[in-house]
Amino acid sequence: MAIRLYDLAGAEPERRFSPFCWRTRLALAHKRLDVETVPWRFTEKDVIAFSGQGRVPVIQDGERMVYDSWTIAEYLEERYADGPSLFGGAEAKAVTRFVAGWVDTVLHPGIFRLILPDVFAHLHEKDKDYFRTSREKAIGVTLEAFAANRDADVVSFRQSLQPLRRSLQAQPFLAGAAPAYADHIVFGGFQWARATSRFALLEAGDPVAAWRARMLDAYDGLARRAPGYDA
Ligand SMILES: N[C@@H](CCC(=O)N[C@@H](CS)C(=O)NCC(=O)O)C(=O)O
Repeated sequence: MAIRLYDLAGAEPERRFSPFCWRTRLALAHKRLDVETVPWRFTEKDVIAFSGQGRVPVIQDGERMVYDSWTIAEYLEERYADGPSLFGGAEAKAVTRFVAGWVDTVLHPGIFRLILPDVFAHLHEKDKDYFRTSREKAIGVTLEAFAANRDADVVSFRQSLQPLRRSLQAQPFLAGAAPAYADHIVFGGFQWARATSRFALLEAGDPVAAWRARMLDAYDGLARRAPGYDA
């Protein structure tokens, strides 16, 4: 039986834009597991109330429910130990936790500032009030004001990718010769932007852009097939 994934969607049900859900989607593909995705909107808290919290990703695997992308990755690694490893062992898992920390505290905030009004434009109508109110409360200005200097902000954003660039100059994927969960974590942020924004995060010729292209092609082009803009 396929694993069910509750997956954040925009106005069009096929437009999946959650960076955390992309981590899980790629992890499931990596483990070669069948998945049935359920498009979910921010205001459909009742649909995932069975999980006891209000965020996606949530997976249902038979009788077992798991939420939170990191916890899901740990669950998949243990439950489907026969499949390709997401982490590559205990030491690599420990380093992957650092990657998650960097993405959550540096990469995602950097991307958020560049694409926020574009994310808003792609939301389902029923989500728009909730999103604007909750995000403007968090950032203290309007969505539009937050991203108003993006042409200048993108320069420091690209600079912030230097640790990633260093690694990708030396090897094709963060995890080495082939992608693994560290790549899924970082790439989720780029899929969030690709699904919602035409704004170019990367310059052509950047090793990070070449890696992103490899990630779009990985897993039989799973990410490239998803609705988005190839800036
Ligand atoms: N730490 C969680 C974060 C999940 C998360 O923040 N998901 C967002 C979508 S990208 C969400 O469901 N937000 C609900 C809301 O803002 O109401 C994970 O790694 O899964």
